[in-house]
Amino acid sequence: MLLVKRIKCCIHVGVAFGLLYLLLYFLFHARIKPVERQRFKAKPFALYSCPAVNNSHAQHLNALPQQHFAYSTPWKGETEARILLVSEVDSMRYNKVLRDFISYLHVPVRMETILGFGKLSLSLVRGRFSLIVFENYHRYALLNEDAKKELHEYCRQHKVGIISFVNHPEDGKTLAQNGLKMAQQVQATDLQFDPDSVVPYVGRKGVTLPIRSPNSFMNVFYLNSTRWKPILNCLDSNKQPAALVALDNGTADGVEHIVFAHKIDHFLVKIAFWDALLYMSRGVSNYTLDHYIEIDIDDIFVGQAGSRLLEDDIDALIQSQEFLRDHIENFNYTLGFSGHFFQRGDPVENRADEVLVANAAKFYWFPHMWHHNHATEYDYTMLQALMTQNALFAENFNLPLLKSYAVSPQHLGVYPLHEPLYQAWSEVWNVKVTSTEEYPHLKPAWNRRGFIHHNISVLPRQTCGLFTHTHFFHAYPDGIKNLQRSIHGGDLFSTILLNQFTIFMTHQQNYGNDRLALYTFHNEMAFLKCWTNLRLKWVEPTVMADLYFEKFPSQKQLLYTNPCADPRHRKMLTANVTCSDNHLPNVVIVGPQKTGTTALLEFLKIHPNITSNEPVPDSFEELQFFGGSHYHLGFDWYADKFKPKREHKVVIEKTANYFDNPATPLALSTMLPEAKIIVMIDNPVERAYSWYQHVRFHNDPVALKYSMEELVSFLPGSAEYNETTRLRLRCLKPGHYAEHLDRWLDYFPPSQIIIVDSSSFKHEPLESLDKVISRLDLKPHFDYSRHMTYVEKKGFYCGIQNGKPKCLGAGKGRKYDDMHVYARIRLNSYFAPHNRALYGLLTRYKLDIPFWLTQFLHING
Ligand SMILES: *[C@@H]1O[C@H](CO)[C@@H](O)[C@H](O)[C@H]1NC(C)=O
Ligand SMILES: *[C@@H]1O[C@H](CO)[C@@H](O)[C@H](O)[C@H]1NC(C)=O
Ligand SMILES: *[C@@H]1O[C@H](CO)[C@@H](O)[C@H](O)[C@H]1NC(C)=O
Ligand SMILES: *[C@@H]1O[C@H](CO)[C@@H](O)[C@H](O)[C@H]1NC(C)=O
Ligand SMILES: *[C@@H]1O[C@H](CO)[C@@H](O)[C@H](O)[C@H]1NC(C)=O
Ligand SMILES: *[C@@H]1O[C@H](CO)[C@@H](O)[C@H](O)[C@H]1NC(C)=O
Ligand SMILES: *[C@@H]1O[C@H](CO)[C@@H](O)[C@H](O)[C@H]1NC(C)=O
Ligand SMILES: *[C@@H]1O[C@H](CO)[C@@H](O)[C@H](O)[C@H]1NC(C)=O
Ligand SMILES: CC(=O)N[C@H]1CO[C@H](CO)[C@@H](O)[C@@H]1O
Repeated sequence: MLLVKRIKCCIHVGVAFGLLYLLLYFLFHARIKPVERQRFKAKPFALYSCPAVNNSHAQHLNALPQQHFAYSTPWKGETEARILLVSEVDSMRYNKVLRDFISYLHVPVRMETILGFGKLSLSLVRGRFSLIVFENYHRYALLNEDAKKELHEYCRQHKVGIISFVNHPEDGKTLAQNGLKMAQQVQATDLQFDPDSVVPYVGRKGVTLPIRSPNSFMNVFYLNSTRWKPILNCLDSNKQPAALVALDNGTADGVEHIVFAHKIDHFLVKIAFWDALLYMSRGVSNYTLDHYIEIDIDDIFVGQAGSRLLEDDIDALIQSQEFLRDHIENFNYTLGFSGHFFQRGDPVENRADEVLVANAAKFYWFPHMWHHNHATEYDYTMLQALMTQNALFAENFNLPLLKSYAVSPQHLGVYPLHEPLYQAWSEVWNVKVTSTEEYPHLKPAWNRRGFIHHNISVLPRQTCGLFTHTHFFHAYPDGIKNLQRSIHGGDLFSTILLNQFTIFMTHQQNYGNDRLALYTFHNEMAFLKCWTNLRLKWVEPTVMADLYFEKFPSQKQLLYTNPCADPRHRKMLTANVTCSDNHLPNVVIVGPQKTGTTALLEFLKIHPNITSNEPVPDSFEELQFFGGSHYHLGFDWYADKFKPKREHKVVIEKTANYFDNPATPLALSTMLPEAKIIVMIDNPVERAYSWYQHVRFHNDPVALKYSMEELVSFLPGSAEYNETTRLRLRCLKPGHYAEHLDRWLDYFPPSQIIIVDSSSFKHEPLESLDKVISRLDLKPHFDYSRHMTYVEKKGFYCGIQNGKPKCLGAGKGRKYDDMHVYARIRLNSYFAPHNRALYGLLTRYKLDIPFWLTQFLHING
């Protein structure tokens, strides 16, 4: 009750404040004379015209049918949701184009190169990849017999398909053997998706692109075997049928192949690639043809006199909305308003503003800020006042509000977070949804994501080539052809093709003057309708947010970035926050538990230029942040734990259960992408036993009841097996090193990963420390032997403090009985495949191979 009173009181104070502000502002600004500017008249334009459509080729287009997928086993089964892109080193960054494109499936993409020809060392174990894309078919063609056999074996076993791009003239021979004839630089015409192909889904069948320009040379295939079915067809200059993309459904080698003769620089090939990915990806992207689109006109009143909307423009906007409703189900433009700017134009524009509010009911409206204010410059009370001010304006003019939606001027305060903005939004407008381009970063666009904070859903926002300032037909940056390319298969087209949810940001200027916005959207919709089966829809932002997070539930959790590392975000921080005292760790020891991580950290800290965080009492001194129990406390909480001095070149965080926590690598790499990751690897057999002893010591009832040997001997299905499942998993799973390390490699390059052999560290800590120190780019001239000593009684090394040894706590280096020989045998055989996989992985990525591993494999095969 008290709280409610206080809030009400604040609102009153806020309103008074705001009104005063308005009065002063008005007095001051009313005297400024509008600047005369040249206006450009509305430019009539022709709409994109679709070539004749043959409706007898209409596709069945309900939700993507399960049988559409080449391999209908669910992704989450035996293979991991991860795509392998075998890329070239010197391909003029074509691999980046492909990677960006594939990334829209929202699963990790691992880029690998095959250096040299003939050999394959991709560690194709345990279904690591669900789809393989060769940037260059040549790499595939030149694999030697054994390597090809291994690859095909993997693909057959795990039902994985191969997509490849043919772009090397020498591949003709291999292709010919496989029933494909390749021809380069053919004058291709009449491109269309094959009416009988099972692959096109987004791509619309029955419409033919008649390229007749004399310079339209493309690379094509002639299909000379019933193995191959065309996906995207064309005719050559002799009217002979050819294909740009073709499918081999595995009649010959049991593996499905899709080959591309042409790069994805043509929009139809682009659609074909997206369809190929959908076809082979087993539904991972949970795809349907429903794509949701919202077009915000952020600042409907904001604009200098002379650049604002006129009465005609408002009519045109209403008509445009009608037009777009034919293409986007239930379409409504959404208009963002800052009341302060109402009627701040010249007399004609001011009349137009009146016409617009008289027609207010024809649109949806959402609040911006009273005066286009920068949220981060204000505290809660002031924000509340500014919003209340805008709310009164809306009430005055009866604007039909999308109350649940709001946008912050210049994205400020949405991300990086300005808590008062979220509070005031909830309080004044009951905002539930907003959108931004800034999370986690503006670029790359394919990685823009959503999150939920303070019960407000933040959705990603996209650009469309029209920005805050007015663009004109005659003065579009680098020419209007640029915008036209973007519409007719370029960036704007791809944005809608690849995002199932698109919120565009636009501004009023481009709906006036020569009305470039109408040209842009009308043409884009006509183009999409012609060439795709997408079902474009408009829904209220709250509905869109629900659908979005239903599709991408993992995005609900906000992943903190380091705003100080992004120049844009630095400028967007709350006014009284600076980056000057920001010292995040540059090294993280991630575990796993019971491998000596505490000792490693303590010893490293003896170095004068290494420090760590302040201890956290309630979680074994560890921060347990990324993917852990403290993550919800946010970036500031974490950053605040590090107070290094100037000489501290290395700042380390250690949390021993990061290693096997599936949520950690993504969260950690989002905030500390440059960090070095230290993984301590002990023989998993020893690690498991040590962990078992550890929980026994802490009186875990199950561990007290059963011996280690029993724990690994119970047969699945037995009552004991069930009873010990949890313990067994926690004991054994962290030792599946390859599985966990592989996940880290999805987010960190191998050059940032440091493997420390635990067992060497235990026996020869000085040597291990020297190695680590040099990997951390600290000069190794620090002599650890003068700062540490062997303590006989403990059986290990301790640091020296004030001339005396200072050892780790009693819980560390505990002694216990040796493992029973049968337990050891069982564990050895349990871990053998995991250790073999680890060896493969370490070799593949040129990481250090621990001595114990070599020994283990020597003995256990
Ligand atoms: C439409 O496609 C059908 C089936 O392929 C074909 O028989 C017919 O001739 C086509 N019609 C036109 C106008 O091209
Ligand atoms: C098609 O393949 C057959 C045998 O595989 C070959 O004899 C013939 O020349 C090929 N035709 C073309 C046009 O390449
Ligand atoms: C490949 O396609 C042919 C012809 O369409 C079909 O008979 C065969 O069953 C398909 N094979 C596979 C493995 O899908
Ligand atoms: C796919 O999306 C639907 C709703 O669009 C949702 O119910 C379902 O759980 C999603 N499936 C997966 C595997 O994400
Ligand atoms: C920064 O400003 C916010 C309000 O805008 C306030 O809550 C916070 O206490 C301020 N922080 C500091 C360090 O002054
Ligand atoms: C979010 O909503 C839930 C339930 O509607 C409520 O319990 C919770 O306190 C809200 N959280 C915030 C930060 O407002
Ligand atoms: C630690 O840093 C200081 C200041 O940069 C430097 O003078 C010193 O040599 C460094 N010490 C070691 C052991 O690297
Ligand atoms: C053990 O668990 C499995 C699956 O959870 C169950 O089917 C089985 O009946 C359980 N066995 C016993 C003996 O409790
Ligand atoms: C507020 C508003 O104008 N809503 C409209 C959104 O679009 C649908 C479908 O055209 C209309 O029925 C609504 O009236």
